[in-house]
Amino acid sequence: MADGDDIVLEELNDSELVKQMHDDLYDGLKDEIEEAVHILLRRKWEPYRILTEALVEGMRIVGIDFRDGILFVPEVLMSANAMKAGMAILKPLLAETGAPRVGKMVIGTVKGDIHDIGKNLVTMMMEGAGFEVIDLGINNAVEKYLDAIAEHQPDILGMSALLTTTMPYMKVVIDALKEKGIRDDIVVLVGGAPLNEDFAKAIGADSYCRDAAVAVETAKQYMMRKHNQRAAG
Ligand code: B1M
Repeated sequence: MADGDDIVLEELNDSELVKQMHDDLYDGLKDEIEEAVHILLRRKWEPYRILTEALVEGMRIVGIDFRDGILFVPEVLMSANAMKAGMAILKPLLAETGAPRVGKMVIGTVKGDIHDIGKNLVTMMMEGAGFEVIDLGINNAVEKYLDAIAEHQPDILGMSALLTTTMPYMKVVIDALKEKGIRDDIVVLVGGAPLNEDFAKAIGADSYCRDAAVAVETAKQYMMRKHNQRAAG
């Protein structure tokens, strides 16, 4: 299929195609993104490589022009939809490892925040690594987290925030865990573009995760520690 400029995606070499995907993501062209993901899969690209080099990198470029006032919310929403369509194709492939369940995680974007692409990516990668993930979606008030923890008894709580105005809400949730006397029963991992290690420490989280791959590695380390403690006790 050709896009608006009559570019035949199939005829592009890998690096041209990835560059075209960045442009198509920028332009919010969902069908073209889906087609390109399928082409790269046929060319034996690993799903994780497609995710990082084509989709996440494309979204990073969108983010720069959004920040600089070149792109606006409706356009970025189109980009986000195209990104999600690409991710939907990759999701079952990333989750296909057949690994045994290594732990359970409840994750959600905090109250006031509707950004979910990064959180969805973390969910996909965690599931791919063998975790059971209960995804609470976006705009979660503290009660939603507490109810989900009571219901699912997860090993890990993950919180995502993309706005400087919503990231302090993570502390509200952690303080509520302390008040309930359950803070030490659960590992709290936080992530999102405006966060950093210092912030995570200051609010009393266990770890800051820079990206989805770090989230998986960090979660695995905590699970390993938990198993070792059980074995020792
Ligand atoms: Co928004 N937005 N946005 N936006 N948006 C940002 C975050 C912004 C940085 C853009 C900018 O100015 N450069 C800026 C925030 C500025 C600030 O607070 N300092 C911003 C703004 C201002 C806004 C609005 C206020 C705009 C407005 O209305 N005027 C508004 C707020 C709405 C709200 O939430 N109440 C808004 C709206 C939107 C859209 C709806 C248009 C759309 C969201 C669509 C969606 O998510 N369904 C959108 C988007 C797409 C972005 C940018 C461009 C891209 C975010 C993204 O998806 N990145 C973003 C710019 C940027 O971040 N550079 C921006 C790709 C994703 C893979 O990365 O989310 O960082 P990320 O996730 C990573 C890591 O952070 C980490 O792992 C992920 C995968 O590697 N991670 C975790 C994330 N969560 C984790 C949780 C974990 C672990 C790791 O738990 C264990």
